[in-house]
Amino acid sequence: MTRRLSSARRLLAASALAVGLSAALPATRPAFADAVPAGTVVAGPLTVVGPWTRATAGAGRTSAVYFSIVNTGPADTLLSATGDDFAMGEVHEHVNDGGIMRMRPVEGGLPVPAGTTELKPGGYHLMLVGLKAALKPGETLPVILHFEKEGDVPVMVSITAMGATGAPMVTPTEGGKAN
Ligand SMILES: [Cu+2]
Repeated sequence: MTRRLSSARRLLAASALAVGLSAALPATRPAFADAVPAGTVVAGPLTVVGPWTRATAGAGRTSAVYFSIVNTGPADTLLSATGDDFAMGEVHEHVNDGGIMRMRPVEGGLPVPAGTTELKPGGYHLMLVGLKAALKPGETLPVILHFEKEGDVPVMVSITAMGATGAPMVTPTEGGKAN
């Protein structure tokens, strides 16, 4: 698993990045030929695209992490996440409870079928519980995603300012710097 991931990282660092990603990602995102959301990682058939979260104001809080997963292989499941900087990470969904949007854990994890699965504000998200320190904008947070089939996939989550709607974009030549 580690070897596959590190070879994927070398691939990401190479100048061929734009070509490889545009082949793996839907044609509806032509911007990927020029720039890639920071933190995008390839692990086996899975591409975790642009993991991001918002800055927080203090410790002992929660934060929602968003990203897309492009799966070119068999169906997988995102089970949970771990990291040194928070107590636990679980997949949540938003449900409409009598007109009030509430979130709750997704029992059995998030299905990741072939194609694109989106975790985004108002929908599925990865909830980090028990943050040990405030998340500062411009920094990154190491998170290990746990997939049922692909296993552990480490990602660096971009911490954005309040009100941001996605990960910062990086051009392939700047990829090393941004990560
Ligand atoms: Cu949540």
